[in-house]
Amino acid sequence: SPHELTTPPPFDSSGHPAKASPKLPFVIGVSGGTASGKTAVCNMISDRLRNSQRLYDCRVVLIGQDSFYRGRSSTEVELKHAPESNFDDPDAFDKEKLLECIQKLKSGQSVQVPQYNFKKQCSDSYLQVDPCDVLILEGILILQCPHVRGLLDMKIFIDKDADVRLASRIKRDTNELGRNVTSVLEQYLKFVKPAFDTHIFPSRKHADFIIPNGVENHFAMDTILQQVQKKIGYHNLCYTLTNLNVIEPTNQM
Ligand code: UZR
Ligand code: MG
Repeated sequence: SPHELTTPPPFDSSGHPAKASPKLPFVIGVSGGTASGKTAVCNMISDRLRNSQRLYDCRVVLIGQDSFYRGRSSTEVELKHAPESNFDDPDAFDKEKLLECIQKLKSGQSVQVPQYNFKKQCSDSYLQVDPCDVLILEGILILQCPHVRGLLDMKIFIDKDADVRLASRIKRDTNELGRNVTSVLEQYLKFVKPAFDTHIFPSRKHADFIIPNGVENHFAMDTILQQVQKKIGYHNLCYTLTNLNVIEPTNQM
């Protein structure tokens, strides 16, 4: 794969140790319906890679599609009677900005990722994200856009029964966002379920792995981890040896 051909040369053309080349990430997309446990799966992959004995100093970055919500304008939020926005539609996201961020990180550049505020329903700050070994992108519609899919090296979809997801969604929105059960159910029936049926579930067929039950599925998590380690292991090892000057310059032999 092109990813395995990106090992930096250990020495520059005049025989001096090369500066550390930008890290080029292996990109994983994680999708699934609302409250399917995407974040938990991403955190587990990320923790296990960071602590991996087989990888040296593995830098993992996690970016949520939520960061690219266009959000509601402040006037929309202030107007009490403004119609509820559809946050489950592909158009709710700034797709161009998401693509730009992935492309930049894939070419070893730092990016400014917007921070979406769920209470204010708009982005209110930026976070700088620097080059990494593994980039994990998470979101309900991350496998839905063909352009985004084209940038992913591994695609994961988490399968969880809709009633279990709805139960978790009610718990989360009432506990963390201060919403009431009636409004959560209204939103679910009006936007969340139709968008799942129209956009999210159909994107499942693009996945390399469909995991029933997310993190609870130990066999699936182990398999995915093994595959990621295999894919990035060689690249990571060469990069490490280069930076430690363990690789001898060929022009001095
Ligand atoms: P996950 N969402 C909000 O409820 N409010 C916002 O301001 C922005 C997003 C919801 C969105 C979607 N839907 O179902 C969910 N609605 O966040 C996606 N309605 O987040 O994948 O973590 O469930
Ligand atoms: Mg989430």
